[in-house]
Amino acid sequence: MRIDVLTIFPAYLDALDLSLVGKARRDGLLDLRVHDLRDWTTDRHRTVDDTPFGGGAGMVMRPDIWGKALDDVLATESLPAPAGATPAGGLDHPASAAAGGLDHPAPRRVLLVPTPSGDRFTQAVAEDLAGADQLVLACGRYEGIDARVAEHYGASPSVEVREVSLGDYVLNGGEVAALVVVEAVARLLPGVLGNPDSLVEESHGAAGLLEYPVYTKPPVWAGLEVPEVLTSGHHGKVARWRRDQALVRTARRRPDMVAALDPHQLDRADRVV
Ligand code: 6GU
Repeated sequence: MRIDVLTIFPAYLDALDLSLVGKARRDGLLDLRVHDLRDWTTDRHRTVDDTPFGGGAGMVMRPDIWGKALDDVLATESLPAPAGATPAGGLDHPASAAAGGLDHPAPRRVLLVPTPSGDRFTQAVAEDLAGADQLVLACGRYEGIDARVAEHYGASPSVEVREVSLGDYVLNGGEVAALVVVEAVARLLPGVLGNPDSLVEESHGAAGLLEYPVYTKPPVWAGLEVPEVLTSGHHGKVARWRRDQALVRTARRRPDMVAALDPHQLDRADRVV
């Protein structure tokens, strides 16, 4: 997958050299490119914003600068082949695909605009985005990006536009959201997680429950013992205990998730503990 991040603070994204995402990049599983939006300005001051029409506080990012930058990063050069495509004649798309040939579907490109007024970014959204060929993250600052940018690219048949929010609080710009989106999506890409089993059991997965509490050595710490069942060696009892803990925790912390549970996600032994 290719991911492009456009920002006026590229250094915010330096953390994507670290850990799993960094390794995925070095292993060639993720082609992640961070761009400085100011590279598309032409004035001496490298201006990206201006005052809002209609008045009010703050500044708005200019659509013309964003348009030039987005046109460049959305240009058809060197996308990794879409999932399922057979490599033919090199690493880039076969020309026939770019020309709309029958061999391969058009690449799926998603323009993501982080904003506190977007749709909530969830695990389901991350899973959907993990199937795209290219994600472009447009990180706004100030009062946001001129609304015509989302409208213009939303009207293009070759790009999907999604405005996404992390939650109900206000950040200073889209950079932290870009870190969140890249990490949440990258760990779902084939080969990125050392142990893909980690994807199966986790919170916000198919179980619809939060994760149960976990423990390791030492068996007593700060006067606190590890729950006895976990050292019993009884796999059935361990599994039941973990399930109970997940249910109790979810009921207490996230009653909304319990309310949304499909009855098929409950087993016969599930009960109010
Ligand atoms: Cl995606 N952006 C900003 N600026 N603030 C936010 C957010 C995004 N999600 C929650 N708050």
